[in-house]
Amino acid sequence: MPADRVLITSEQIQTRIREMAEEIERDYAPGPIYLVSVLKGSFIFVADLARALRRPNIRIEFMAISSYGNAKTSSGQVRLTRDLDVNIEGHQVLIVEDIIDSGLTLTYLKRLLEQRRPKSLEIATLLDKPERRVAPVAVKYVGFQIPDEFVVGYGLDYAEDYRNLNDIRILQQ
Ligand code: PRP
Ligand code: 7HP
Repeated sequence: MPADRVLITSEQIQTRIREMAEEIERDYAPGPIYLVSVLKGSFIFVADLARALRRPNIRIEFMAISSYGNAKTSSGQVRLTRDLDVNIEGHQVLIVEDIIDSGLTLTYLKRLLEQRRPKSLEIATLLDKPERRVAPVAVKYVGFQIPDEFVVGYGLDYAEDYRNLNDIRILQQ
């Protein structure tokens, strides 16, 4: 399947990440911020966002969740495949996602992490597809709102392919 229509260039991504990082730095009290990267899709975004943030105590933690398998729509079954290995109680936690589509992944994750009593819990997503939302979820930092198209690149995959593209492209049917 070709993925040759560029929706967001790598320059646009990097500019927007710098803006998001400035906003995050303004909003957060001094002290550690735990970036919880939701694998696999957010691995490139979290690497760039973390480097755009200026404070020294940015903690980078990983969880893995999967619900798409090799399909273009959520299976509706959100599976935790890797949990955090740190205690987030009392900490400022920012979940870092590549995309919010149905909202099922983040609804599940927010509920799970809230039970661990962080001092604060917010979400930063690079992409938001609002037209697809099934489960409403409050997202504080959004990079780009995008139309209802299946996109790949910059960490996002189709059947595990395309994650290595520098830009975000629309996957043709
Ligand atoms: C993708 C993406 C988000 C989720 C968003 O993950 O990385 O985590 O889907 O979709 P939703 O809002 O409809 O739940 P996926 O399950 O494809 O796993 P991956 O990150 O390993 O590619
Ligand atoms: C998940 C996902 N993965 C890749 N591209 C998209 O457009 C997606 N929506 N939800």
